[in-house]
Amino acid sequence: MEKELQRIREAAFHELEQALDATALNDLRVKVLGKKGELTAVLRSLGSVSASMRPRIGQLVNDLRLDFEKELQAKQEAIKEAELNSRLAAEKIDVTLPGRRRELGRRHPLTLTLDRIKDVFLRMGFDIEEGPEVESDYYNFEALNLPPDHPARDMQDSFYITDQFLLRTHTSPVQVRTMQSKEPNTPIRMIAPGKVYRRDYDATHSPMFQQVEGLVVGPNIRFSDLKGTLEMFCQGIFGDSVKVRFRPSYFPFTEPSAEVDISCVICKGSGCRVCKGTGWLEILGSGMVHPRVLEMSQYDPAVVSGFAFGMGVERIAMLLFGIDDLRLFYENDVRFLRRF
Ligand code: 2NL
Repeated sequence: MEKELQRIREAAFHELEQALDATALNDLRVKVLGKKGELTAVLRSLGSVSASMRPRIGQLVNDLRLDFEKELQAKQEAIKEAELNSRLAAEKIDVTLPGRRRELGRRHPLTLTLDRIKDVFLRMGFDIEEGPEVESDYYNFEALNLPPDHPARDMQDSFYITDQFLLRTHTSPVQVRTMQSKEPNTPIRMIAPGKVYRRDYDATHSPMFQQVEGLVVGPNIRFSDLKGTLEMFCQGIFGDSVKVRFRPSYFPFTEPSAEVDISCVICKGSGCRVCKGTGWLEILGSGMVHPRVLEMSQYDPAVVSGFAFGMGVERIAMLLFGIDDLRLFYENDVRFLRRF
C-alpha cells in the first residue's frame, strides 16, 4: 500500500509539471482528489489493511493530499499569471509608432465641371431646380411637343418602366414642372442639372449621363437674349478669348432652334483631330421656346416668350480636361481620378 501511494505521488507530481493550462490542471485534480479519484480509492480499500498499519497509511494519504493541493494551487496561480501576461503582451501598443497616412479624396472631374457650369449661371442670376429621374411620358415627351410617333419616344431609345413611366431622357421635364408650379406667365430664369438615361453605349455614349438644361421666360425675351447669355456662358467656361457661333437647327420644343459651336479649345480654330479639321466644336443645343410648349404649361405666348438650351456635362468635361473616352468617367480607376 505504501508503494502504491508512492507511485500515485510520483505520477501526480509528474503530471502536474506537464500540465499546461487550467483545463489540464482541473482534469488532474479530479483524477487524484475527486470522489472517484485515486486517493479516494486508497481510503476505500483501507479495510483490507491491518489495523496497525491503518493510521500510518491514513497519515500518508493525508500528507499526499495536502502536498498535492498546495502544489496544485501554486501551479494554478502560475498559469493564471502567465495567461494574463500573454494577454497584456498582445494588447501592448507602441505609442511611438508613426501614424497611418490617410490619402485625401478629391472631387470627380464631372463634379468639378458641373460646379463650374452652375457657378457661371448662378452669377447670371439663374435658379437651380431639380426633379425626379423617373418621369411620366407626359412630362418627358408630351408637354414638350413631341408627337406620339416621334422617333425620340421609341422604346429602343428609352428605358421604359411601364407604359407611361420611364427614366427621363433629358432634364426638360424639370422646366415643365417649374412652369406648372407657378402662376401662369411668372418670369423664370433657371437651370436643371441632373442625370438622364438613354439606351446607348460606346466610347461617346453612356446609358446614364448628366445634362444641364436652361429656361428663361418672361416679357420680351428675344433671340438676342439667348445669344448674349450663351456667349457669356461659353466664355465663362472656356475663357474670354473663345469664339462662339450659332447655326440653324431643329428641335420639336423650340422654334427657331440653333446649335452653338465654340472655336476649338485644342487648336484654337486652325483645325485638328478633335474638331475634325473644322476649327469648331458643338457644345449646346438651344432655341426660342415653342408656343405650343408654353401653352401646354399655361404660359401665354402672346404675353411671354422664352429661350431654352441643353448641354451634356460629360462632353464639356472632356473638352475642358482633354479626355477622349467618356467611359473613363464611370470606371473609377484611381489612376484616372488622381489626375484632377
Ligand atoms: C441638346 C439640346 C435642348 C431644350 C433643350 C427645352 C426645354 C423646355 C422648352 C424648350 Cl421646357 N426647350 N430644352 C431646348 C433646346 C435644346 O437641348 O443638345 N441637349 C444636349
